[in-house]
Amino acid sequence: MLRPQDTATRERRSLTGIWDFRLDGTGAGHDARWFAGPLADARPMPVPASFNDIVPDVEVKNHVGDAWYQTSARVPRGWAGERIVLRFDSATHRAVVWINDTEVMRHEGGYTPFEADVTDLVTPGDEVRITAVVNNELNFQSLPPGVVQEGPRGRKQTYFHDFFNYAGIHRPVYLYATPTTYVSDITVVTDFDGAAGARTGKVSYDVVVSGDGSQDVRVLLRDADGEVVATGDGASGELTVQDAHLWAPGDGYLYELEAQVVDGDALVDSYLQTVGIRTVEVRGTQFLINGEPFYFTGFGKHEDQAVRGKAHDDAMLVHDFELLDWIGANSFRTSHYPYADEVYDYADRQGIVVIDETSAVGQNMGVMSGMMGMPAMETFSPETINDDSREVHAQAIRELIARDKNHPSIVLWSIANEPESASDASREYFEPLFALAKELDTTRPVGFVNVMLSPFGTCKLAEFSDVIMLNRYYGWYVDTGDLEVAEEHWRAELQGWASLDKPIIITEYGADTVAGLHSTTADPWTEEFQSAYLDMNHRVFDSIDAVVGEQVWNFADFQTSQMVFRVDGNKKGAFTRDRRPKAAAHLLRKRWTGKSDPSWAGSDRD
Ligand code: BDP
Repeated sequence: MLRPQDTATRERRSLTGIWDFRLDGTGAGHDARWFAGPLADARPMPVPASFNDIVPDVEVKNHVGDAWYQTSARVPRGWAGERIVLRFDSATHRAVVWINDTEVMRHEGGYTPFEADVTDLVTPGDEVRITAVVNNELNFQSLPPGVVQEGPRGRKQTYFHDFFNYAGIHRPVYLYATPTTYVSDITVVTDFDGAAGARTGKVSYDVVVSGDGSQDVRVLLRDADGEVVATGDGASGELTVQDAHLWAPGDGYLYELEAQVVDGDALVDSYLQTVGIRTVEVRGTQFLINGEPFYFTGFGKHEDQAVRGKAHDDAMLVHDFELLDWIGANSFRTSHYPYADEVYDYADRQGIVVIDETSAVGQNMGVMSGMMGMPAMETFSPETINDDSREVHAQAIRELIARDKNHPSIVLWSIANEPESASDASREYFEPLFALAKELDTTRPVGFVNVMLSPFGTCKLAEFSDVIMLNRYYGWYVDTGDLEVAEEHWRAELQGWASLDKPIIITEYGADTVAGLHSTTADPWTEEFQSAYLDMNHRVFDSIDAVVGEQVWNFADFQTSQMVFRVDGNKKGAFTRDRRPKAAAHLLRKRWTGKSDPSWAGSDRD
């Protein structure tokens, strides 16, 4: 599914703004047809935003169930004769959408887009009413999973992942127009021959055209200066780029492929697809980008901030990337769900490497159920995560790869974070999902993120993973505070993993740290401890060749559900939630950039 664009043949109208909003904990609105007229008793709600923190009311914050959103929009009168589409970049975790009185679409999954052709339901120049009911319940067949329980004060949502269950319309909503015959998909795969100076880039493209008109396709590839460097005729083919400028970590050089549908000399449709020419390969214990060994530095992140919750925000996006640059991070993981499209676009432009993850987080009853006071349960069973869940998971992988396949920044798919991975049931659940991801994208490695509860020697999924991704908390959750013992245990386990002859990325290591808390003896929760903890980890990583990356947990402090071991959220950030550096941020900056001079003494840009 291609994103809406403004091109010579296309136009979009953003519906961001303040919508009408009403909670519906009992689900009465469907039968009462709340979509069939102006939403009664509505309060204002910004879109995009999570609704939870907008209103200082625990009923809103912890709402479980349906939430209705409504707005009206005038369809531009110039769109007569065009194909008109309504698109949500996401609605968390599922939604049903109406145009006036007609249901136009339903979607499961909170982090990928969905859209409907509404041409027959709207009249250019007229106003339409758009209603969406968004539901935030998590169950064993949703991603992520959760359980809704009846409590003394109504229904309560429990879940097995460590971030707040923010919900609502988190990303932009558009009405957009395309010609009735239009480019409906593009796939680009790149390669190159030769060495620097005489490099020939190869851009294979495949353009899908939908509609009844001319199916003739022409493509033009422009370099970053706008010069046409290659052209092609036909819906698929390979373009050759002399002296190609590769996309590389730290050098987000992008070409632009214009896919045109033409009818003789007439331009029917035009869609613009950015292209970064680069290759990705796993060879032995190496992770190669453009044939060169790459070492990941950076973080697991979250889409999380005060007030907006999980909503996309360009100011925060640019600020976070500036901080990544400042600290010397070359990569991050979209823990623990697909992020907004804008994030990947910006990563492409900035040359930041991305590990792209599905929202399969918390498929592990062992990790959280004890802490949440829930009875012990099998993770994978007919009553819990089952075949239906796997179909939802498969669909999430399809939607992720369909949405993100053309981003050069993405070098690795992560199909799950910390699932239970030591049982045969887990193997049965996951084997087909690995196969699916590999079939859908033959150009990128596929992996999953392994949890401490499934240490080396017990994991039944590692054999399917092209890369070993490990989350480990030696010195924090185990050997707490005892960094000497932690170092021994950690090194011993890692040496085991290194024997598998696959690259290892440490996708999480971290210690909760309250900014401003200090001690001379580096006690847990202090800034000194976080620094000592990171140093210990780095000693371990540096002693093992198969380690090709370190991503600290987390980039910034973030909100979680209420638990006795969380203090207004998870505090493992190198930065606070409002992006102030803890001492550890300076340590990381020194390790990753070699710079220890204070950046506040003046600009340290090259
Ligand atoms: C890991 C999870 C991550 C948590 C982290 C922690 O992958 O989501 O936030 O631990 O406990 O288990 O801080």
